[in-house]
Amino acid sequence: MVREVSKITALKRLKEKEISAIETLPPGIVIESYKRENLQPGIVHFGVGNFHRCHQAKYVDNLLSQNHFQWGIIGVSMQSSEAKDKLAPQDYLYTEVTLSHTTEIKIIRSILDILVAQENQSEVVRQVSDPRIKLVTTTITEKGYYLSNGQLNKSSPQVISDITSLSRPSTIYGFLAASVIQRRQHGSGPLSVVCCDNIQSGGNCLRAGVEALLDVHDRDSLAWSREHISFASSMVDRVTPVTDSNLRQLVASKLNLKDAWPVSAEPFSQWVIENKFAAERPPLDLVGVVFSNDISGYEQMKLRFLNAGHSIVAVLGYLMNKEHVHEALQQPAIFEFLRKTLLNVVLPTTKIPAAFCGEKYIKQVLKRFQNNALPYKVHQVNTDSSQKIQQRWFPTIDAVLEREIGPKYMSLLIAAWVVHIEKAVNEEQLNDPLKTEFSAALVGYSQKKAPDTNDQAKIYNLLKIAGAEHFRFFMLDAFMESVIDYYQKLQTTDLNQILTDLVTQRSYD
Ligand code: CS2
Repeated sequence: MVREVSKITALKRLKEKEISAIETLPPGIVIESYKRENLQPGIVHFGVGNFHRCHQAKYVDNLLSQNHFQWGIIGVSMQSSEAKDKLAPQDYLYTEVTLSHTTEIKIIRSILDILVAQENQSEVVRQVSDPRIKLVTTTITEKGYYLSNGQLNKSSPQVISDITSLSRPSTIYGFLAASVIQRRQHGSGPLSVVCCDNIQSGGNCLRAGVEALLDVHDRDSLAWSREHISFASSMVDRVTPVTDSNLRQLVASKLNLKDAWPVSAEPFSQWVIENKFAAERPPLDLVGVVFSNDISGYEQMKLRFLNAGHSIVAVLGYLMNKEHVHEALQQPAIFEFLRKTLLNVVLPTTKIPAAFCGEKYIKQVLKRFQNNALPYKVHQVNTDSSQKIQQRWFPTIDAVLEREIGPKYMSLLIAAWVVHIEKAVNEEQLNDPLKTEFSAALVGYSQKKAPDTNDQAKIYNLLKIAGAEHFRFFMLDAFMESVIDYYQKLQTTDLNQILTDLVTQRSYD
């Protein structure tokens, strides 16, 4: 690994001194050898959080090191200026730390600039319309898609604002639609869009939203878009916690540098992209990305094992007052419940790509969750759970009921999620876009009298808020009765006991 001597001036040295040369970094710190002045922007990425910085930005950093200099990244933060404020003073360089039984440190340099969408909408549209930009990628989290039952929620105020006017876009769809119009007007050529969020068929969601807006605002651009803009889904995977002071200290001590926003992640990393590119395709296959014509199996596998598993551990762990995923899994009952759910409930009902072995994938997921060098807060997983369980759990429940496999595991899970919402509201820890709706619903019920009717109505109501009414299980009395039974049991019996009883039974129904 060759070290670039001149250009890195921005990571500030601890004790205030600037570094003028990368050779001041201690040995063992990886930095790719390309010169930043050779880079050009080729990608605009929406959502410059920790996940992007540990995942796509790292793949691109590796690509740049192979002399594909035209793929530098312009980041866009949708709302907050935090990423720009922290990274601009260090030229958008940052430290990536891979944590497991060993520690690996790399300086990533693929992000060239960051814009804040709500501060300067027209600059974002101008960037996406730049002819050098060939690819747009997104990690804006589930709630950034404004979906209801997998469809664009046209009654959300942000979507309404974009339907009314694109002069100051509000949603990802608004920014993309305005950019499509401008690209067409300026002759900027085709563009590929790739969704990198944990959403099934995310590419289709993006296309539907952008086309809905173009249909309202500019029909000619809609026709042009159908020929010149592609929308692909992708499966992205790398567990990446929120940065904490321990990580900052670790980086400071290893590098003798101050990095305002380092990021840590596990060794595992995966990116499978649907092979749909209207514009030039970045040769990411050179750095480990898989291009696939059929992405749905990859998406299902990731969402229904890894993400669903994370949410299972996080809800149960929260109810047992565990702070981190790996600590929750140290409870034998949680571990066994998770293992059996993935193996006996999710595996038989999930489409996985032919080259994969479900059992091996499950083993690997369990091992990754147990990585105690990378503490991942259950609170981080439980954040926005109303948006996540629609993707992660609900389709499995419907599939389970069709195949008559183990609904008890899933009904206990749903009951536990309801208890988790109540506990989080009471403890003022709920972080969810539907927090107001959940809180209002719970106030109503605590004032009513008869406990049984109360519980039933409350459970139905909370699940409806989380979008369950669009799934079959919500209409099936037997399943919902089992949810209510478990909910009531959870009021009187220790969760650990309930889980233990269930996992020691031999059947799964
Ligand atoms: C996690 C994901 O916080 C969560 O909800 O399930 O962010 C998960 O860590 C990533 O999808 C891993 O690729």
